[in-house]
Amino acid sequence: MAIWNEKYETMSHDEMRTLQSERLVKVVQRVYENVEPYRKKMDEMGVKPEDIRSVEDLHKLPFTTAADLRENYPFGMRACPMEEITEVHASSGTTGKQKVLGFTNHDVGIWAEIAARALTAYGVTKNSVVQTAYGFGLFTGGFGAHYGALKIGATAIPASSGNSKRQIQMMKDFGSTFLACTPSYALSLSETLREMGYTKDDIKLEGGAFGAEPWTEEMRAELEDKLGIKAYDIYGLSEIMGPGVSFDCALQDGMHINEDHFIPEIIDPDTGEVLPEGSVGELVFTCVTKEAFPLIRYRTRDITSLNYQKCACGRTLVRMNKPMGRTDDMLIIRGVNVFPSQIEEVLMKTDGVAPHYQIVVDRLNNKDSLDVMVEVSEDVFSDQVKDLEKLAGKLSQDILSALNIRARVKLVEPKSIARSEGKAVRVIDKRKLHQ
Ligand code: DLL
Repeated sequence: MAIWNEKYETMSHDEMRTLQSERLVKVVQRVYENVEPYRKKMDEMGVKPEDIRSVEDLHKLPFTTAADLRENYPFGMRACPMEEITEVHASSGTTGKQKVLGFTNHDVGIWAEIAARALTAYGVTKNSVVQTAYGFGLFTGGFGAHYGALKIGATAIPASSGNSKRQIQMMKDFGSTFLACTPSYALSLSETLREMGYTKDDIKLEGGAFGAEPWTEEMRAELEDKLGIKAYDIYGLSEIMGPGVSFDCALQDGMHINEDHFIPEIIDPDTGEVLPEGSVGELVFTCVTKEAFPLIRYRTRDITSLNYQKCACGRTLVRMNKPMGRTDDMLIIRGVNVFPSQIEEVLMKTDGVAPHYQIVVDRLNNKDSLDVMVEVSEDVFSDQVKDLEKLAGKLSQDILSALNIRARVKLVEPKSIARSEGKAVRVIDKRKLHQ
């Protein structure tokens, strides 16, 4: 099992704490001197850079949120002169002002490094052919995977997302061995493969790096089976860097965080208090090596937990569990909290039910309603109406027993739910329209 950067990926916990502390002290000094919003926040809290001597002091620092980036749109949070910024990206949020992030050449170098660590863990070498079907543009998915592939010296195919038939054709003709795209797009590509009359034996794919949206272990099994690959999880966000903030190893048991660059914490999303090791809460990152936008205690809104146990792959980097979803994607239905990924988990346990689904939430007469539209396979769909009703009833019962919430399940024809080329839209919350 190859490791890209032994020095940093396998250093002892104590060495890592020392390195993080040294880097943290420097970055805090730098943002205090150069980023007015940070100076203001720290002054208001009565914290001076000298108060931060090690990672133990991290909790004394103010949080950064998406609102800070929006208020200081576009470049107000930068810690370096504008002429040093060589690349600009933005977060994919759909409402309000974009969250804009700049990178210096040095930052892009770190990005390539962390992406190379991830791809190496997935078995990519210079002999691999990496087809990147994440979007290229302000979204970080495309460039992140591309920089990682270049750094390793693999053959990089910057296909970008969309045009599924052409993706499959390229995969066949160029002999792609590795695919990087969202898990929902990978699923859609597996259908296109079949529709074009090919099977997984007609392509050379061995692995894939799937991320940018929450996905379940059930979906992993489905992708591995349909494409004949190992499906690896990759996590990241533009505010911190892009894909590669953390990555699966061959054991696929949690994603190793590149903690020499990004220090993670788990907090209670309501109180902001740091939670003890192993707790589930909101993930927060402090960037300690970035030049352009070194965000301090950035609240990701992703809900997960950290695992400090030793990993059999040899890496000592702390692992994060698969995020359940984002605090802002959590649905509160009749007082019960539920993440779309929990519904996915239930649906995918039943044979004949496809992982294409959409959740519609509404409020009628002051009461929340939850409808789950889910595709079934051709054979199931041609069953008698009473059998379909029975299946829908079973799924709704499964959701009730697993999540304690009542849902109306509607089985729909294959291909009736729109396919995604990037991040899938799983939820339509009509309650927002009535506000
Ligand atoms: O989605 C960066 C990325 C690109 C990651 C390609 C992985 C692969 P943003 O558009 O800023 O950046 O969205 C970041 O997406 O806070 C999570 O909520 C979600 N997310 C990213 N990766 C995963 C993952 C990119 N593996 C937001 N599992 C994050 C679950 C993920 N959610």
